[in-house]
Amino acid sequence: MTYQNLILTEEDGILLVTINREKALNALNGQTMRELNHLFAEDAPKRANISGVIITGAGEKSFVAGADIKEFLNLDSKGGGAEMAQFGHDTFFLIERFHKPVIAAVNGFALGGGCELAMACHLRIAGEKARFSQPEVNLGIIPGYGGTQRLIQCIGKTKAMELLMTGDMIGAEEAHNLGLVNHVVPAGEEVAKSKEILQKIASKGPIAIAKVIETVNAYAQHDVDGFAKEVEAFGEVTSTEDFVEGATAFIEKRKADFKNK
Ligand code: DAK
Repeated sequence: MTYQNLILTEEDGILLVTINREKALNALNGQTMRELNHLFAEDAPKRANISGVIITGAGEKSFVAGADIKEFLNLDSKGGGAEMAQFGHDTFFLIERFHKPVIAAVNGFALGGGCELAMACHLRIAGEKARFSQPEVNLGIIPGYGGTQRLIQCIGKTKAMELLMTGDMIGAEEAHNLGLVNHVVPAGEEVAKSKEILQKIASKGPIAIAKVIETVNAYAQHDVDGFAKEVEAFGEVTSTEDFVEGATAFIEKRKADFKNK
């Protein structure tokens, strides 16, 4: 696929994905959603050399200002919305279940679908000017890309209910206090901080990292017993060469050299 709205760059084993529709504040139109779906379904899994992914928005003003409102009006009333929501869910599950860490470097507005995209990532680094909201009720709709569920997972039902019903916009510090973002950094340093964290994670056992993602995600899967998943995953990681290497390196007082085996 030729990407029209995503810019991909690989540096130091990290894939940087920039959503590039700056004139529309990087709103997620259908084409961008198809590109994100393709990226995480087909493209990123084949990039064996990357240790993680960063998603950010072009420009200084916006991460993603939501789904593209101008495209909404093309939805028919007999199911177009449900199909669009399902495709969004499928796409954001691909991100959430990606076996390598994905960080949202939130450089500005993360509204509606933008906040939902950030929440589908494993970690969120916010610039101090970042703003978050689920303002769908202003448009007479509800979040359609997982926001009603992931906002509760991130900040709890009490505050999620309020933000979802009022559509209130919150700043980076409040988002941090609520547990919506991991760190707040000076504007312009979101990607650098994300890289720093990914580099730290890259020094760990990659199979263990994949299993952390899988087992933590199991918490929110109602058809999966997370504790049983942990027992299963623990059995798998303890039979890897990387575990032998990690334990041996500890005893020999040296840095582990993991081989992803
Ligand atoms: N979609 C399309 N264009 C957008 C946009 C958006 N979400 N947000 C901004 N833009 C465009 C503006 O129309 C404007 O374009 P021009 O008029 O220059 O052509 C340009 O970006 C710059 O925006 P502003 O001139 O408005 O910039 P300001 O600094 O004055 O204001 C703002 C920034 C972020 C406060 C404002 O642009 C704003 O309120 N934007 C809309 C925020 C919003 O309500 N986003 C949508 C949330 S609802 C669904 C699945 C998912 C969803 C819905 C349904 N289904 C499955 C059916 C999700 C919905 C959402 O995300």
